[in-house]
Amino acid sequence: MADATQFHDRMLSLGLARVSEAAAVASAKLVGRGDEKAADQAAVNAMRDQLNLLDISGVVVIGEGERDEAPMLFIGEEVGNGNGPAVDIALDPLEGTTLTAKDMPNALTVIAMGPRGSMLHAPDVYMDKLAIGPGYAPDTVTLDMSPAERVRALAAAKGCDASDITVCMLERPRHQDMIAEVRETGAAIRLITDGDVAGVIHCAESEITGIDMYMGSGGAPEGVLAASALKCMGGQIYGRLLFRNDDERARATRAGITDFDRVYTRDELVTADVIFAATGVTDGSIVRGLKREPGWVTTETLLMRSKTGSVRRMVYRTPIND
Ligand code: VTB
Ligand code: MG
Ligand code: MG
Repeated sequence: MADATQFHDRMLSLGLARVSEAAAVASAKLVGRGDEKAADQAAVNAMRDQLNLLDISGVVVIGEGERDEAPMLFIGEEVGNGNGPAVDIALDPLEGTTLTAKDMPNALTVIAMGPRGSMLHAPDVYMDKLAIGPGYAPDTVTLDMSPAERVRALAAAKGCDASDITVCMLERPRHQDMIAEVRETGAAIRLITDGDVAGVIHCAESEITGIDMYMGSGGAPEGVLAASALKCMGGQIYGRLLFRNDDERARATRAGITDFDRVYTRDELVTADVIFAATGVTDGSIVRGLKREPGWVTTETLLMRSKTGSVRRMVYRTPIND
């Protein structure tokens, strides 16, 4: 039955890499083809098929949506072959469907796994997010600070000027004031059109990516996935659910959430050690995107375990027939 030893089986993490690889390979022929739905569907199907081969008794806690809106990998769906530890699964088979359809950077397939009960059952609403990389004291920046205060606080902690800081944000009209306030400090902003899981991960590799801090609102499910990654890489993330109407509050209630104003830390979003895998679909600064040659596809996967802090990068080349 489910015990920590079984969950920490070192082979299981390798199995997780195969799941994210399979989703990426399945979306290969749809990169840059302008059809987000087809790309997403291909990734979902492949991810589910591979997941069901794993020796786990898994439950999807972060998935494609509630049962009535997602035929596969819906929240609450049982996955795995049942011969293994009881685990929670958070996934996004194609994080960045539009990025994939347009062949723009940083589309990923993403999956995280932890012991049963280890992940916040975040409803599909927005989350206000704030993230920085490893090496800073807790609460160096907080959600309660204004955007400008966050920049100044991070610059002070880093021992640099505000103008040396780069903040990543989703380019959305709702972030207009935040953008203006951050620019006022002299900091730079890397605007992204989609993909804030990658945006947050980029904070943990600031020397490579040039990004020091992520802020702004995006999907709450993506917040839990990003927290899983930072639990492995180091770094802090804070998240607060945002509700636009009663339907969204009802979703949260159904997911077991009672305090609607709560700020979750990384270790409250993800409360136990997890395994995280992400495969590049389009090129990014953390992992390379899919490379196609006639008859073949090559992927790069980032596979991490928070228990040990280990990070693997795996290149995988496989024949494809389409
Ligand atoms: C967010 C973000 C995701 O889609 O969910 C975004 O977290 C949708 O935001 O990374 P809008 O509703 O403002 O368009 C992604 O960018 C891609 O799934
Ligand atoms: Mg998705
Ligand atoms: Mg997504």
